Amino acid sequence: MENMTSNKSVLSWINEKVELVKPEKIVWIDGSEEQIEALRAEACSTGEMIKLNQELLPDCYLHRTAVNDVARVEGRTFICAPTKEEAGPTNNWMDPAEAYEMLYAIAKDSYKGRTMYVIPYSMGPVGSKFSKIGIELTDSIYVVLNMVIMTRVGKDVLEALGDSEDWVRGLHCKCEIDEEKRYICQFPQDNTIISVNSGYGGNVLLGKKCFALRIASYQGKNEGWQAEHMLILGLQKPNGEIKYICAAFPSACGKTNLAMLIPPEGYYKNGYRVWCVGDDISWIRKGEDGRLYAINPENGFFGVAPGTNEKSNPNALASTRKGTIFTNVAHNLDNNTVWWEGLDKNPPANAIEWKGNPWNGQESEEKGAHPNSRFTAPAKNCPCISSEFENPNGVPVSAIVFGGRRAKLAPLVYQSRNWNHGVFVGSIMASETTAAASGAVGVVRRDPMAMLPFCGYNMADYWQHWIDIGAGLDPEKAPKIFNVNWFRKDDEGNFMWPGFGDNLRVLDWIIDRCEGKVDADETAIGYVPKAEDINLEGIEDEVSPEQLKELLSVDTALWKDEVAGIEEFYGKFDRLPATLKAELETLKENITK
Ligand code: GTP
Ligand code: SPV
Ligand code: MN
Repeated sequence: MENMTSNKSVLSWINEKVELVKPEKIVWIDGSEEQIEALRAEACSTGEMIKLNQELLPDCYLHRTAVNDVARVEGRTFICAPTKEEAGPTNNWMDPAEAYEMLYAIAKDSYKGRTMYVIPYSMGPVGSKFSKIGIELTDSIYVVLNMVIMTRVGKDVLEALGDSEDWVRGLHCKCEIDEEKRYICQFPQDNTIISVNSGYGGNVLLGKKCFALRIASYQGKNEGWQAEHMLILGLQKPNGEIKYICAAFPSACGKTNLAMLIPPEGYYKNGYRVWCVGDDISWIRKGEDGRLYAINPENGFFGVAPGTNEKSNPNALASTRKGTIFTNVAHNLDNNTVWWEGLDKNPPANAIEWKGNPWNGQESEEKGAHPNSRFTAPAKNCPCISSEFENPNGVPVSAIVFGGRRAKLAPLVYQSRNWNHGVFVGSIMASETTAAASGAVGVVRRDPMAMLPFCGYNMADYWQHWIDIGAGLDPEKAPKIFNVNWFRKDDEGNFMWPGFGDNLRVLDWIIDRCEGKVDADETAIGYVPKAEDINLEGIEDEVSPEQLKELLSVDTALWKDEVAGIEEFYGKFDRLPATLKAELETLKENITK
């Protein structure tokens, strides 16, 4: 096949990798419908994908990964910076020379008898000043078809690149899907990513976490912008004005759900709407008017399937009704569709579960879908996709929201006193772990800015970068910073807040705060709403005034324990910014007052 570019840096890098992995042939992905259709057919002929009911789910496919390959592997993810100090205490580090040697030994000859697909892709609208280009080499059609949905792929990307050397090199080799030899390595100084022995999501769709967060966070530090694990939504008020919010929650903590929520009935009637710009990643930079602007560098959603239903997230469900790839969900053989826990109350009786075994929907021990099963859906399918989705200049950010899963402690919502206090609030985030990464689920861990697994350099320097960004903003124009917790539980273990669409009630308060329209109570941790300012109309049965008070309460005894935990965490960082140390001292004083 003919080369699709004459860019020397691209061609010489590909040649090097061809020598290494020895493919039987090379296919350049041009993004054309014919090519995509041919690849789908090929994947179906080998069993790599299953074509679903084309009447009910046009252009939809099912894929099952290896049973040992169902989530990101944080323990096997490395930042290969020149020194360990540059990767920092929260990242796994490997010496770059040693890493290349080890990875090349694993990758050597691994494409023998196989095809190398060359995927030129753009993160962000092609040609936008926010956007960055990558090239991923892969031996997986599944990866190609996912990248085609998740990013902008094809010839125009190479045209936009021209003969520039500024692009991210990505090599993915499935190899034997051997867990013991699985490595996800980022080389931020080389703009390079190498991923071996996996075929799953965030491990192999290199544009996503590896590039758009780990490599991009490092680029952003050097170039004066930010790459964040944040959704972007536009909240339309009854007067038609739209305010944009970026929100960072750890994996499987509600970004996709919040990004496309449907307002509660009363709000909807009054004209409230939510428009989705992005559900996972934000690239943020200062605009000419001095405000921060955000784009979503992705082109699709790689969303958690379980729990997605007509009630919890109808917009996500609608997004998956065409052109979607489902990974590790149950296959309903009666009508050749898909099912997952929480889709409805009728599990299929004649099905194949995610591992590929027959399943009758009744065996409560066995699940139909893996808890981290996913859909890969084109963003343009989303009924509430924002009209600004393709805007090359991004959207102006009014509020930044941090949040996590905390059964106790964190109130429903609170606002930081100012930017630096907001950076502190983000830096002390903690959340219960989920199925999105391999390992124990439900353990509280520190996850600053929801970036613990995704920051491509020393977390202390990343915090300093946040502080520097704030210092460059007029406080009047800087986004206000908040923290939310949809996951507070009562003593019986029930969620105290209905969540999902009802989270709009909290977003509404947040925007009112940004506009100086509503008062708040100053507490030890920041500004908390006055109970009467959270509208409970329509959910009085679910949340009593006492419960709301409880949800908004700041328990100083619990916060004292928390401070001890923060101190211990901060103790890991030799380069902790003095500003954050001072904020911690203030919090300590506030809660012992
Ligand atoms: P990643 O794609 O892994 O980054 O996850 P995400 O942050 O986009 O999470 P997502 O919106 O997919 O939600 C993950 C899980 O949290 C799903 O099982 C949801 O049902 C659940 N969830 C989302 N929002 C809420 C909420 O407001 N309340 C409660 N109780 N659960 C929620
Ligand atoms: C996450 O885990 O935060 C995801 C899914 O968005 S993955 O792409 O696998 O990282
Ligand atoms: Mn994510």
